[in-house]
Amino acid sequence: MRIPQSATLAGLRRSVFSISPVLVLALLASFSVPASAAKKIIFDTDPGTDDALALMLALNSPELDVRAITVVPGNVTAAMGLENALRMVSLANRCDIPVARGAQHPLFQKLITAEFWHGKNGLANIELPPSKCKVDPRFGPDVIIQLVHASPHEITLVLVGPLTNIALAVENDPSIVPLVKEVILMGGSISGGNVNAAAEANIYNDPEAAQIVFQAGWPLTMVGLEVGDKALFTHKYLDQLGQTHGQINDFVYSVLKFLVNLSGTFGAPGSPMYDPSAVAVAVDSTLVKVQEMHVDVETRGEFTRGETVGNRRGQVERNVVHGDRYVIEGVDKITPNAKVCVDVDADRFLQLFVSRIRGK
Ligand SMILES: [Ca+2]
Repeated sequence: MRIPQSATLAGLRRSVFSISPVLVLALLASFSVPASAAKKIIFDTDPGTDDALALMLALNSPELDVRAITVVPGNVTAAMGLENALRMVSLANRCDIPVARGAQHPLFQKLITAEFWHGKNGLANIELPPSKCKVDPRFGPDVIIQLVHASPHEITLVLVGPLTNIALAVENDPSIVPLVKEVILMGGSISGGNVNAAAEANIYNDPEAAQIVFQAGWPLTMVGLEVGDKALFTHKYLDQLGQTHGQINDFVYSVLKFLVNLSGTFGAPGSPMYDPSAVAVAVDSTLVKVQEMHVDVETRGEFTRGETVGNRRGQVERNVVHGDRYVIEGVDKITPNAKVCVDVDADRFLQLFVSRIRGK
């Protein structure tokens, strides 16, 4: 159907001038940050103290439009993580966002939970009110598959837990891979681990799933320990958050107070902002410096299971059998599969975090 442009404009003028000027101003203000410009994200999480910080940053950043939250076991069990996710979206008054349960355990290994670091309820022992929001009945990986097909080339996956749900989604429907806009994950390290000498916790919790996600062939940004360990939330930032109040502000302040104090018992000046770093990169990729490389996840090493092995040189020697030995005949280029974050403007990231949470 074609409508003459002049008639449409006249109709618009009439309808605009028949409503109050205040409403017009409000409409214009809401159009200044059009919802369509916000990045559609699916947030996969094992909540988790730093997951809580990451989620609150995502929900309070106009650059992001959180379309679904999928829960994976990791820091806590699947059931506890689901409860925590529901209570947090309720606190943020965002029952409109689907929250779905996902995998109940890693693909092949036993679950390792981390109440030691996150408090016995996973949320710094802070008891949030029971959730007003209901769990989405669908399986988390199915939610991912459905949303990616519904908005092809528009969904960014922001992943801050073990990668079990994403591996299941890719295995169940590989056709989503070219339809995902971008994958930004918190996990891995190219300079030693935090659970042991080699491995970072999210990858260590499901190395086989991580290898599937890294090799899937989509644009992937790895926000690993090189970022989180440099972005320490110290008393300076905690004091800034303590000066303002609001339901979210006060909750985030309490979580961070727990984390900053916990870091203090280990002699650290602040708490590493692991999961929020992936959200921050989704908000503003100029916060980090990246280096493209091919990353594999070690799944068999005696000391290195769960290590993200990044090839910094972009090449491997070509060894060819000559009788009873191999001879190096040349060097083969390898194709990068990840942008690995190797540095961060930590102060700008932490200021961004504080500014988004203050008074909320
Ligand atoms: Ca997490």
